[in-house]
Amino acid sequence: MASTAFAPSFPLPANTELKATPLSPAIGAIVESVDLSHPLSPSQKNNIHQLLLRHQVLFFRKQTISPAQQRDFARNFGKLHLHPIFPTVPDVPEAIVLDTAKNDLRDNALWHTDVTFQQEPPMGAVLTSRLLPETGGGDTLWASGTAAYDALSDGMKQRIDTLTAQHDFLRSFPVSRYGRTEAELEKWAETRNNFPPVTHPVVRIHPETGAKALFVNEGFTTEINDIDPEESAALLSYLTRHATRPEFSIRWRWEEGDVAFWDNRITQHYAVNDYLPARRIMNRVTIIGDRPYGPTRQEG
Ligand SMILES: O=C(O)CCC(=O)C(=O)O
Ligand SMILES: [Fe+2]
Repeated sequence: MASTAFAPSFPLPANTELKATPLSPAIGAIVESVDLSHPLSPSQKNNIHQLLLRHQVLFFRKQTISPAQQRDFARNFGKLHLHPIFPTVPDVPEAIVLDTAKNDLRDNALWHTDVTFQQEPPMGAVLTSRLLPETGGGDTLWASGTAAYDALSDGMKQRIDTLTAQHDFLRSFPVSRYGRTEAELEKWAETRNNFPPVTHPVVRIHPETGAKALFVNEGFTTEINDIDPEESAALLSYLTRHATRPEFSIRWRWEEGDVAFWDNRITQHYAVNDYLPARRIMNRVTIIGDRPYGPTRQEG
């Protein structure tokens, strides 16, 4: 596949003072020379924002940041999201705790874009590793929805450009796993009530770059609207498989001190579940996003 297929369709910053080493043409870069425990200068903030638009997921190494500093870093890029289900760090409600000793997190081992069951899914998220399995494993993969869209045939692009799809909380948060105690069940029922299935475009326009991205994910997308159910199932199966091909994705092997920051508007990710019963703990701070729209500006 020609690397030019992934050329960004927007201007790169003229003078990026932070060095970024790409991990692949489609997605991912390691950013050096920035200490995320300190407030960012306006130019660092702008650089990181531009690099995020270009590379879709950024990695910072050898950071020592507390959950509060992680929250403050994420706040540079927007208001923060409070997750309806996941437990949080005491005193830092914006930081969710993904701890395999406390929760059944097997649903993250499914390709998904975070929180697309809401009408305004997050713009992005910042993830830190707090405890890595001593067995190794526990990698995370990210895939680029823009690279996936670009690689579709013209006929397929035309077919899907105007379609919309349903996204449902229930698909990744079944009551069997998230309603096991009385308190959990109450939280789950309230969330179910607050978040009925929503509709999003199948092809999303990135609100900042204008790039088109495939915007269906196995984690939450249940069906394509207004077409025959069998056609919907076949098309969804093709599109979700295509979206996560190795050509459009990278796999990150976590080390202590790593921080990942992804653009949740045009990517999806997968947390590899290969280390249980070893324990793994991550913290995620999530940034609020806007309502997705498609090429004809149709909203869900
Ligand atoms: O644990 C991970 O590596 C990622 C989990 C996940 O899906 C998320 O933080 O949104
Ligand atoms: Fe996720």
